Amino acid sequence: LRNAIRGRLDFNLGSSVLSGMGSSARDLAEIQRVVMVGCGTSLHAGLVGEYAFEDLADVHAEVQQAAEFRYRNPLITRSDLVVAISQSGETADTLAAVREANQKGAFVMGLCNVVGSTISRETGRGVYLHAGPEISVASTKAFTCQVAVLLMMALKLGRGRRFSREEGTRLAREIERLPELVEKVVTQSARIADIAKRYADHEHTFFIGRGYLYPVALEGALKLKEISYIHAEGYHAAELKHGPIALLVEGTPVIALANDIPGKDKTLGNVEECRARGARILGVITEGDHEAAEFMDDVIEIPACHPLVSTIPTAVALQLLSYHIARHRGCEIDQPRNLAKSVTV
Ligand code: F1P
Repeated sequence: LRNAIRGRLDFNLGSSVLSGMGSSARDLAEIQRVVMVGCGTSLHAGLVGEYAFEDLADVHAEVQQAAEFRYRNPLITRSDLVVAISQSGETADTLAAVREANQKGAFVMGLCNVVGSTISRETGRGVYLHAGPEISVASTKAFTCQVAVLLMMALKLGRGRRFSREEGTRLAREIERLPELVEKVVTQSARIADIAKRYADHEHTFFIGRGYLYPVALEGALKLKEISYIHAEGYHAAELKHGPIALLVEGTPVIALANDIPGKDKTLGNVEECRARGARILGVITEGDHEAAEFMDDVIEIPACHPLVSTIPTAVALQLLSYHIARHRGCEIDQPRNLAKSVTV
């Protein structure tokens, strides 16, 4: 995370190999829409990016599943910024989307971790994450770095469009605090291990969140599935009652992302609905939020920070939770069954 942030908050996102956003001839001000494509964890990072681009840059943003891109007629134009997000830079569906977007003349960027990977070469411009090697199959630090870089890109695009220089500087300072914020979550590892014991013996788990935390709920569920083999679903908190609530019985784990961000009160209302059906609630809340803690059976606390920035420490808390649940279940964490590090076919 430190590497991903280092030296880039001066809004020159370029790295030594790719040419970055700033050095392109095309004027960034002309970008009408940001389209992010990716698979799995990278897709979820793009979903956080969607909020960031709209909130910080006032630019229309959307995320498309790379896997579907070539089976549709994606309406991509020269005024679109297409960001291909891929840890490995080799995922076949993401690469196919890059080729299609290139053909349509869009401004295409890669957001890759592996230097010299095919996507980084075929995009020719973009940002390397510098997240270090991802040793385990399930993507973790790539996710946090992808989100950090997307926040910085949104900040860059938003400069002059959406907010004042002072506001931009304030958010940049928050991004710089990220390593320290994440550290505060990591130091809770032993406590999270203890909590994990109470969530390890269930076959189904639900993750709920809204706003910026909705994509984090999706990612939390994916991590749990990948490494502990528990059936987990992430839902927008308000979607729960449109069907999935039928699955809640006494003791069903619900992981509620209820940090102090806009919409928290509504999420707490959804938590009440789950409790009324007997669910056991693990809340991820903002440090010191006694009101939110009252709604929960267990809590993991996240240091107070900008709502968009809080997506990263929250994701780390969920990664740790999945890790400890998987350990309790005796799973092979770094090499989960049936998964490949990069899906190249
Ligand atoms: C995408 C991805 C990962 C996942 C697994 C399979 O990879 O879905 O998110 O953890 O490793 O591939 P990438 O395009 O980000 O390399």
